[in-house]
Amino acid sequence: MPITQVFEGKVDYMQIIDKDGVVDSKLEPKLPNELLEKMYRFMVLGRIWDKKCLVLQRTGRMYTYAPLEGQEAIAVGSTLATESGDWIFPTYRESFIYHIRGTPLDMINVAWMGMEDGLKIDPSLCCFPIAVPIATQFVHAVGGAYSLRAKGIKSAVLSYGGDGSTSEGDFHDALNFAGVWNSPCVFIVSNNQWAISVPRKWQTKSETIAQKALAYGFKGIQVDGNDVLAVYSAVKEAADNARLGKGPVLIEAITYRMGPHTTADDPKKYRSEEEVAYWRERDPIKRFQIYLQKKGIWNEEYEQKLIADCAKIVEDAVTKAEAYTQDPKDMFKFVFAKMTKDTKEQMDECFGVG
Ligand SMILES: Cc1ncc(C[n+]2csc(CCOP(=O)(O)OP(=O)(O)O)c2C)c(N)n1
Ligand SMILES: [Mg+2]
Repeated sequence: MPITQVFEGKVDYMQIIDKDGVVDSKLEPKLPNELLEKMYRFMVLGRIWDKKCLVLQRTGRMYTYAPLEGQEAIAVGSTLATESGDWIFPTYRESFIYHIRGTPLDMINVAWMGMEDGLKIDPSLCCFPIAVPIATQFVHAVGGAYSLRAKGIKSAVLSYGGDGSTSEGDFHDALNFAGVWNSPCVFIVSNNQWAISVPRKWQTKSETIAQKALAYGFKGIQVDGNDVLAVYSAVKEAADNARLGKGPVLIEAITYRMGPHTTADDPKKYRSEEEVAYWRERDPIKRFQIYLQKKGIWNEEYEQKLIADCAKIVEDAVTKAEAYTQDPKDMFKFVFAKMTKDTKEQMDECFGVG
């Protein structure tokens, strides 16, 4: 019986700056210094803010928080690669994206301090609120893209999830429909090696997550997620093509969550110190700092000023957020567009009938 091969696929891996800050000049995008500085500033601000959120939670001033440390290049590189009309569907891990898009930092604190007002994102920033159920972002994004097309709007739609989210049915439903409908979607999977305490190898037998896109009929690419230039370049190309009607792309960004899954987790219970040390050497900020130093942009003085500026921005955002109040009844009032019998009963039980 003759055998004919009917499908062959490949997945590329892209890294532009290696862990030691050495740049691949063939792949290096020619970006203005202003944008490079913006990338660095947002990564540094993101890290300082993130560490502050952990401290706030540990001292009872913030509720459960999902840290960003180690994954700053994905949040920053992907967001800065978008146009203002592109839509973003983030998870809990990328809440800092709202600030990159233009939300005041204090309002993200307000959200993590348990007040829903923090997630009322200005509609002109084109960001959906955080959805905690994993992989729902992908289906929301495909639905959003469908609606944009119906309105004749040519925007790209970015959505985020982790390695763990790719085991959810929603991930596969979303990719399947995005392929069939040629949706302008950029699916970003932050493969940080762990889904809470479950290692990447237990999610899938596939060698890469990117290759799953091939089964749904579109391109999947792996990038070094700790390399902000690689993330930026891959997302920019995918988003530009999406706006031109060339369909979806899945980007698997290889990274590592340096901290706990959330403040309710203790990663020492399931991963080794050697593993964490391996990834600390691959830090996204460190390598970009070396890159900027070689370009004559970064020096010690530059760093000290930047850190002082960012620390002040973070402190001011905390002061403002802690002065913010919201009527606790709102948590019942806005679960649905109209209160249901159940939410009304729950509110009355908490606050008395009235
Ligand atoms: C549908 C759904 N199932 C389970 C959970 C509980 N949960 C929260 S985070 C998480 C792991 C997610 O891991 P991953 O997708 O790799 O993202 P990461 O947290 O590593 O960024 C799980 C199972 C959830 N939020 N949503
Ligand atoms: Mg993960």
